[in-house]
Amino acid sequence: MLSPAEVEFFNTNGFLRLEGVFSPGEVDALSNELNAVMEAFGTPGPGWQGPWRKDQQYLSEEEEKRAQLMAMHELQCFSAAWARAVHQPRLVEAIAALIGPEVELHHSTLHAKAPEYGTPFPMHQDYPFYPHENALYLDAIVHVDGADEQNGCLKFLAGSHKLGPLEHIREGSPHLPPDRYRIEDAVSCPGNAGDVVLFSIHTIHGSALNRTNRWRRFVRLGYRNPRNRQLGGQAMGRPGLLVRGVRPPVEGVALDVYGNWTAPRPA
Ligand SMILES: O=C(O)CCC(=O)C(=O)O
Repeated sequence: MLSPAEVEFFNTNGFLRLEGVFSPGEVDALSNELNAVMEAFGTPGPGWQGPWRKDQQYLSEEEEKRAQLMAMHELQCFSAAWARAVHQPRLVEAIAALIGPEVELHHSTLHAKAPEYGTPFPMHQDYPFYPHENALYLDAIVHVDGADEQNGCLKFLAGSHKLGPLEHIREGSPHLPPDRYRIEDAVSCPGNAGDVVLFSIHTIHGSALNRTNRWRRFVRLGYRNPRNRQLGGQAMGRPGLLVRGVRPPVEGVALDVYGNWTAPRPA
């Protein structure tokens, strides 16, 4: 459960760090199994593309050439430790306090920033990647590694969730104009391994380069209230696991008894 002060902090700022959600033993299992999954299935790439990569607040010319990220999705389908993690009771209860009572897992995504040139993320909202009808959608970043200024911790524009969905530049990955939404103006949110940072689908955030000699591994778990209908993007039309409560009937979210999506999908 969250304290009233934590709920107030989230409502004011659009993000909230929860310390020690995963125990040291759980973090070890998540870390070891993530390494095995990355080794077997992961391929590093250059990370997000777009004109922002030429902006010196993010990358020098040399860094732009070398920047590397390993991204993968749906880790709960690759590892038992991650399948347990998406149901972690303290995490699920905290999310329910903000968007519940029912909670549905929508997706999971690994962002592993490679050592020395781990790709930054330009300021953006997560909304354009998987737009939903309303704000009852939270992203939870599980810190598999501790994060700080050196390895590219999360950075938020405090209170920006109140702006609602914003128009993003669509060249490359969706991102906000770097001159109007500057990473320098963002609040850093460092964390330890086992911490989770929650933020709204509308909160503007980004992160800088990983300059250390170690991988910086974050896993994003996206959760929604199952009444919040998806409008497009990642995992559109795919039912998620209910991690709290029972799926309510929702017009336009039509599942048959096999759990298959039967409503017409938007183009
Ligand atoms: O992994 C990061 O540093 C940034 C994460 C992020 O922007 C996201 O998950 O939307």
